[in-house]
Amino acid sequence: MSNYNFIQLRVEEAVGIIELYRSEVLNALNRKMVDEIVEALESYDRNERIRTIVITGNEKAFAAGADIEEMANDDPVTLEKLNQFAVWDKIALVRKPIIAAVNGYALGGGFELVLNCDIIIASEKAMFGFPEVNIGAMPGAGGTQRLTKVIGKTKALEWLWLGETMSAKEAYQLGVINRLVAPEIVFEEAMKFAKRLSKQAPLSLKLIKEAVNKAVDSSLQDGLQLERKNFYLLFGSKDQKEGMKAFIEKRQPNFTGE
Ligand code: DAK
Repeated sequence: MSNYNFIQLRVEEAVGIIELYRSEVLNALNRKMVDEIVEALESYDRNERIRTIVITGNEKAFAAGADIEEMANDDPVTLEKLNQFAVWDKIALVRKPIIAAVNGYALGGGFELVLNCDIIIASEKAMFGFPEVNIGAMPGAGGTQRLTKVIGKTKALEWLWLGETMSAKEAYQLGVINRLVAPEIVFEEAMKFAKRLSKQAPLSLKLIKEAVNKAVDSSLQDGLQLERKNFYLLFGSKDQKEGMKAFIEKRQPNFTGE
């Protein structure tokens, strides 16, 4: 694949941008679109020129969920054979930082895509939520787990059970998003953040991401062990030597990713 139908890719400096591109249905995620997103993420992850990834939608929607028309008549056997979970699971394996720039709706699978990102910059007009309960379903790509890890059990149950839309302000107060900005500057702010990250030592960013994800997914002891292993590993990198040398010499470091 590389002729994409539902996303558009472009690169700005060392930032790989993925724009969701299915505006006629509020960027509803059909299966092909999820395949394309995952393929683009993996290709940016492999590309040595890319240091940070930004995913965005349009003014009205980041993504209003999985494509309801496509899945309306699915049965468990079809779903099992499609094994979509295997595709979604690949998002969490991307090692570079992923920033979501969210305007408009981020619902259901769209919110799950956002929660798979590492940094979330949202417009004051962004709207988040899991409305699956309203159509007799439930989140299928990690929403019950990831939202609960972020906001805790009682609040997660309230949002998941009521299926209401969470305003950007509520999402900010709950700690779901990093930054709340005016709609016109969401993408610009995400790019600023991405470019700052692109200047950091790439290996440090990757290993910090791995360690933080471990903290979310495992016991404190398991997480601490991984953190220590990664901490030692960085002392084998040229960027660690360069970073500390630059500090001592009172100059900006020049990181190469090695
Ligand atoms: N799917 C398909 N089409 C959608 C859609 C969606 N999720 N959301 C919007 N659209 C379409 C609408 O049908 C409409 O199409 P036309 O009628 O123009 O052909 C067009 O987008 C514009 O939408 P509206 O006319 O409804 O626009 P409004 O501004 O009036 O309303 C809305 C915006 C976001 C409130 C409304 O569109 C809405 O309620 N949309 C559905 C939101 C929703 O329920 N989302 C959750 C879907 S379930 C899995 C992975 C993930 C998932 C499941 C499994 N596996 C790995 C197995 C995820 C499931 C979901 O996300």
